Amino acid sequence: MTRGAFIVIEGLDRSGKSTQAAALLARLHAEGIPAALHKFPDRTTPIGQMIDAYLRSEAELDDRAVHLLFSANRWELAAQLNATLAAGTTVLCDRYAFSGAVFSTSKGLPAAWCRAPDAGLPAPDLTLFLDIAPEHARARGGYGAERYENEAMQARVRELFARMGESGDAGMWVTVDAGQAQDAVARDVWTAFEPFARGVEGKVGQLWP
Ligand code: FDM
Ligand code: MG
Repeated sequence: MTRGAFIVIEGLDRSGKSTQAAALLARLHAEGIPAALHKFPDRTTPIGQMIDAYLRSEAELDDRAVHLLFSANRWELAAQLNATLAAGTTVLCDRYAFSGAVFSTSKGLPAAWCRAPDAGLPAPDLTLFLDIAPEHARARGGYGAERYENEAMQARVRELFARMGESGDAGMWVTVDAGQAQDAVARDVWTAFEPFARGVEGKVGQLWP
């Protein structure tokens, strides 16, 4: 039975993730491929509202506590995500467990501890890492005022994303040069996605592979 493909888009702040995710979704719809887009953190749920308050520095939370909230924010959508894929709809996620692992690890939490709460979540068929140098990302219009939006943190995160991709723990991982013009990035994203355009055979995998 053919199911929808599960595609994750990861990258630094200002790497163009949300723009590219929206462009890919529009192209999928234009090609008649059923597709849905999710964003993590999903700030609309009660858990997401706690995360949002933390990110906007309206609330203080222990590093481990907020890490678990980010993971719980994925788990609360996991059953729906699996059902959507099973129904034949391709799912795009703007950030996922890889952001969860690398952002918290870059704060100094042990890597193995950071990965544990996400074990068993649906695993993407493909992760697109939109890679951009932090100084280039900042030049695009500057970071906002949220937590983590500073060059030192973004540089550590970029390094950890690169290692995540090389480790094999992330499954199929394609690095896209996000420093290019928007159209060129979209072209590279489509090239990587195309093998999944007709859906995927077999069950959804589980983190961590
Ligand atoms: N972030 C995101 C985490 O620290 N852990 C996670 O699990 C996820 C999904 O939250 F700085 C961080 C990454 C980013 C911040 O994300 C908010 P958006 O994409 O900028 O809303
Ligand atoms: Mg942000």
